[in-house]
Amino acid sequence: MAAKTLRNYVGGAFLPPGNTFDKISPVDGSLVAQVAEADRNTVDQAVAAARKAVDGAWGNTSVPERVALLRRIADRVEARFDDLLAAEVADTGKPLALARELDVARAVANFRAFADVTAARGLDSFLTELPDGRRALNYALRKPLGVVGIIVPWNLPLLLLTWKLAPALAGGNAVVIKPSEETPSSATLLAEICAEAGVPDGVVNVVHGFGPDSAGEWLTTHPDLDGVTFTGESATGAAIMRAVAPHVRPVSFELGGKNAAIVFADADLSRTVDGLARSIFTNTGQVCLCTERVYLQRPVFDEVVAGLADRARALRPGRPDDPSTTTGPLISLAHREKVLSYYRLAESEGATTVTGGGVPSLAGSLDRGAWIEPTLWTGLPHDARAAREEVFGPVAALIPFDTEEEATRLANDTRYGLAAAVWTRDLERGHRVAGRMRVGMSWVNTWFLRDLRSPFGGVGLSGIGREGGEHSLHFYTEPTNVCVAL
Ligand code: NAD
Ligand code: 6OD
Repeated sequence: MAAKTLRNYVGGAFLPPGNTFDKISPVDGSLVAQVAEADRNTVDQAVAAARKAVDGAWGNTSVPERVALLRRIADRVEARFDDLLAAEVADTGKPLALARELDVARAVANFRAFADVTAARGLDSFLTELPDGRRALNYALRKPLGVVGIIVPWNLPLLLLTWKLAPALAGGNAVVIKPSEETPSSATLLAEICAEAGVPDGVVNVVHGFGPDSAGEWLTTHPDLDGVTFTGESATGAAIMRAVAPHVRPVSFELGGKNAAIVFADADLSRTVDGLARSIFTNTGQVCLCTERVYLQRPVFDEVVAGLADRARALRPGRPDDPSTTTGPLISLAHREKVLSYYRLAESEGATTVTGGGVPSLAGSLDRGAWIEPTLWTGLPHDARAAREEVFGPVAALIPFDTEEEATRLANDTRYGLAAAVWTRDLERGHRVAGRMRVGMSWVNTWFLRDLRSPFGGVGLSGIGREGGEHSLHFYTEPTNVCVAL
């Protein structure tokens, strides 16, 4: 069967493909799709279509109209759940059950959550009373930010795209989406679904391509963009900041992490090993929140290392639709080479590989996929590059500590600052240590438990700004304060 062609979606229509690039399956190296690569002119057309929409009727829609639209999109996403599931799994190779429970389910939830938050939102207003007797009413009208560029990565493609698209639409913006070149399918389908739900032409545009010297660069350097929301690597975030700087545009960045977990000796060890295994190996370690450094209080070090090693060895690679599969491949052979280079580096820096460390041998065409062994290290020095740089694979360094002060200091000694997890039965300590983590999100006795109203983001190299609930709506709207003398 001929592979499908994924096209750019601009101004409410799919454009003729022009030049294409191949999207290759990380499961077995087969061709998933040919993808139309947007040229500069296509990106210009997309920005112009978005501008026309936001300056026209769409920019003046009321909050109830937009809330109703978000609910219709959620319903359509639900109706096309299986199509989105197939698209996401084809691109990423992740197990079907994971994509069903995490990626596509969260797409529905994202639209509903931002509909709820937007519907319940009040207006900022103040009664001003000055000492000389003058009085005034102040209220802030919230207007769309305008034309927003949405650039997203490949690890949770639909989840992360809808996490930005839903609040952008809630705020009345028009968007140009640049999905990752590794995961073009679900974004293309989502454009179709938005049209089915009644999103007006030009409000949602999708351009495919790469970063530098391609759609990513042409979008972020475009002078008519009003803001960029980006999720991806910290170095890419820095490049995007440079790109928007001449036009002084706002950015919202969710970037990389080198996240720590701290396990105290009093923790419920069975629950902790479950939680840690999930936090290290979910999505083959390709979640920005994944734990790559585990600090273990010395009395429980050996027991937790053994428990995690058992969990790593029990993971079953295989085809996404095989019910016995519990772990997928990395996204690409290129990414596998990067992760393997860290496996080698860690050993050269003094680590002992407790389990894993290489490529599994798999039968048939799977040997052409980007498969990798889940891996655990002990003995990695604190200053080793493998202990400080984000690997973004199924791997963690396991490090002993003695005191709370020591664990807090080691966990915070990083240029990143995305997430942390603390495992203890002593909740007083749990609150205290979680609060001392220099991160955007700190969990106690859990990991990746999400309330979509809570602030999500990072400090340091991990990002700029917060998304989630009201925090997203702040980025996607511009207030105009009106002050009326009374
Ligand atoms: P990436 O930065 O390589 O690519 C992300 C997107 O940016 C892609 O669409 C890519 O085409 C585009 N891009 C690349 N260079 C660009 C440029 N110069 N200008 C404009 N666009 C450009 O990231 P990735 O490899 O796709 O994803 C993995 C990274 O994302 C990891 O570092 C991970 O931690 C991070 N991430 C962070 C979060 C978070 O919420 N903090 C979530 C998911 C992933
Ligand atoms: O749960 C979310 O809202 C979110 N943004 C998750 C990001 C995961 C990173 O890979």
